[in-house]
Amino acid sequence: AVEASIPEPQRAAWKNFAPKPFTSSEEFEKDAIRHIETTLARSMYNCDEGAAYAGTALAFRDRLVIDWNKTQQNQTFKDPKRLYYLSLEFLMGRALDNAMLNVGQKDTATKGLSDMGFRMEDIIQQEHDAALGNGGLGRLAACFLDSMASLNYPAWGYGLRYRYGIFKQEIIDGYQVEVPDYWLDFNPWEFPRHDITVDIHFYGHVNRYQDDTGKTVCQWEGGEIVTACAFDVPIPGYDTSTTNNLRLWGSKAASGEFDFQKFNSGEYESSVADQQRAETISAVLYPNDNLERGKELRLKQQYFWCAASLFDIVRRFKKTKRSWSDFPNQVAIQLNDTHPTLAIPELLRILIDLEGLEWDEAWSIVHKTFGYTNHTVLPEALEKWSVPLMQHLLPRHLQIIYDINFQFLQYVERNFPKEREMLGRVSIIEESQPKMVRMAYLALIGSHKVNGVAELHSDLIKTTIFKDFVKIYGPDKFANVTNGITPRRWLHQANPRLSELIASKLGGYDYLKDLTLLHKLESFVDDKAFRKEWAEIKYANKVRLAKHIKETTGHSVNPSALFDIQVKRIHEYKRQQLNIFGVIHRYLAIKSMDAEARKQLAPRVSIFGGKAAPGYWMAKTVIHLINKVGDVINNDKDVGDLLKVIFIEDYNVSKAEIICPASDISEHISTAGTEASGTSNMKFVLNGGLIIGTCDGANIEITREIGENNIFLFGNLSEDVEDLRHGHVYGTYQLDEGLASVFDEIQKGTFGDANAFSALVNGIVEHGDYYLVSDDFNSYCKTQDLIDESYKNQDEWITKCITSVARMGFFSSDRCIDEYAEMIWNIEPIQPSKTTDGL
Ligand code: T68
Repeated sequence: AVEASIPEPQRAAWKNFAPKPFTSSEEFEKDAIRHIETTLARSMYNCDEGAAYAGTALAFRDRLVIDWNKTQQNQTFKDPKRLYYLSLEFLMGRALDNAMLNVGQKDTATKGLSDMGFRMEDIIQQEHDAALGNGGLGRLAACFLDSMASLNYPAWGYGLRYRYGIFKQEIIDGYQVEVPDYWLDFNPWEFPRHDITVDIHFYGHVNRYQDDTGKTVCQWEGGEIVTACAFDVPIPGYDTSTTNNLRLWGSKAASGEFDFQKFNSGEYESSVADQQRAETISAVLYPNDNLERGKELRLKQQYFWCAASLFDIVRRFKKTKRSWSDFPNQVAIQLNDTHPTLAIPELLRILIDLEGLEWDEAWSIVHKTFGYTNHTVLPEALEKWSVPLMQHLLPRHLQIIYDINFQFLQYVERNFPKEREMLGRVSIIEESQPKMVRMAYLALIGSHKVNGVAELHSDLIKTTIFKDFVKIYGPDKFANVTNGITPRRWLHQANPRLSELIASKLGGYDYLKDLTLLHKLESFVDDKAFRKEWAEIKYANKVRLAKHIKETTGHSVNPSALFDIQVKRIHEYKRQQLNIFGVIHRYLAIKSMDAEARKQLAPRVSIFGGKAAPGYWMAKTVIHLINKVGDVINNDKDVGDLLKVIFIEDYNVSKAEIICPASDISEHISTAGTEASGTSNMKFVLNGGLIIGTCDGANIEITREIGENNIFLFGNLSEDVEDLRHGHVYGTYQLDEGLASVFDEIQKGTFGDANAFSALVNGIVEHGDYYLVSDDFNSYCKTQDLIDESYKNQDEWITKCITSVARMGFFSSDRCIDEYAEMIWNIEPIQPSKTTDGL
């Protein structure tokens, strides 16, 4: 069935000479050195760690590609239903360590590298993070890819190949400064597919006419054309040869578009400018998380990527010569948030305008194909696009959206004749000035299932943003799939010693494939030697982080102190401000103590990390405050080791791998009802840290799993948030006393110019304290005191940690993927082929 395939008699050579797994470290060395000498044209006199990394990556890549080809052959041959995961973000981090682990030959390579004069840890660190994402949403997509491959699901990711990922963060004089992240200098993990291109149209107009049979047909004639080129990234599964594909689209000027006329007539600059305009589409990742700003280029990115992906999916489907009604039996498409929602009108356009299907048939196919995952209820994060912009850029899609809306509203009108006021509320078109397309409604209406990412969140979407839709469609359209993380990266890779200790007790590494096996750890909770080693590993991980802190900030921190960590995007709803106000409160307490009282205190290191969106001033102010508070406290002789405040620059995936194993306490303290799930909470607990958190997102399910004695919960509940906000009337309500003393200190200028922080303080004192910082402050501080007390009893503390890890099995992303596969995608794993040609 494969075109251009080698005839049977000549296949022997292919079977004999395809690269095979390394059987010794020498074989690895031979390949790595060959790559260094021939692919890179370097030698032993000119081989730095960068070159050694490249040689190692290329040697592993050779192995990976064989499995990858086989997997794709096998999937083409068996042609099962496939899942396509559409995500504008894939926050992959580094690939080499993961490739070595999943292929299962890291030890071989470690030995080989050592023979060649290098240390594996140093080599791994040479790799640039693939940072094509903002935060949780993008990292979730990366964990899902790992799980889909590990569980042998036939699944592809589709994304954009940004030339610049999320910016690098530098801290200069306490302020965040953004530096572009050009990451493609050397990327051995992507394969440009020069033969796989799609021409994508924008702008233009719609021709409407009657065909021979009298049927009205629409044809969109686009104006600008930009070419999408495929770049493929292999995604190896753990302990299986299944290697799935992540296809990223890069943009370039359409081949016919480069204007040689202009070029030759001396308009060189403008001909190059056209080229660059096309390349701009995939140039940069938008750096906002949980905020939508409605920029035209962002809409162009979304359509470019959706249209290219759907063309590719449809092309693959059409090769099998099935009838269109079979499409939903062969294809499931998951929308990672509303960013890919244009895929819905685009598939309708393909089916109706290009393939000639009737509306009803096309709609039924589309509706069965798509599933939509919601990641937020924050109003400022819900995507809306202005109708005039959509009309200009995608005139045919806007018509289709109006048609969808018309059908939908008719349905609502028929079924709820007494509730006409509902029509305006649920309409895809918001009747504002200008009119807006509500993408979440479009995604919901065009999908057969909508899911939230943790139980509370999935409940909240049904009672808030999608309330009317529950009435319209019934509750079965809505589901919950609580997020998870891959234990391969977030336990084994990030914390190899803990992983090894666990394996020694559980009799091997099977738990990395079935995380629920961790429960067996509970029977070792009183095992003295085990506990001792557990504590030693945590200490060693803290030493490793302390070393990183020393190298990057110059500060020395005591690894015996309690490490209290909050790392995530900086956002008012995540409340880093609550944390830093708590730190100031602690500082004031220390200052007021006598020497005797100070001796009783558990030393603490408060560690922060995270990026603020470049235009988000309040978030940038929080970063500034943290750094200024650090400057004062870290240099106060009265305080010494009792309290240190550290801001880790440029928090990213590879730093998270060092940070997560090193916490005693981590903070997940969003205003109740605002954090859809959170996933770093899971990473920290899985690595033997305890957490302080609100009753929000997945914290609630973590509590249910590990037991409420093993978590430090505080603060108001989500059901009370609304009422509390209403009570915040300036002049009539009382600011928390402790917080007031913190604000006094800021206003005195203790942390530098108080004006710099006035917006932050006024947001709470005068402007309604939307995130309930004052309401939760006392409860937060008291809970921190409780943590101090608990930490003094190390025996109990370690018991809590071990028990928690043992009960974290639920939070594997493997469990998520099995749930999606069964409940939403209706796909089955396919076993990898054992033959060399993958058939
Ligand atoms: C996060 N969302 C949720 N959004 O905040 C978090 N948004 O609770 C959840 O655990 C995680 O998704 C996974 O479900 C985000 O990270 C974004 O990054 C984002 C990016 C662009 C536009 C809007």
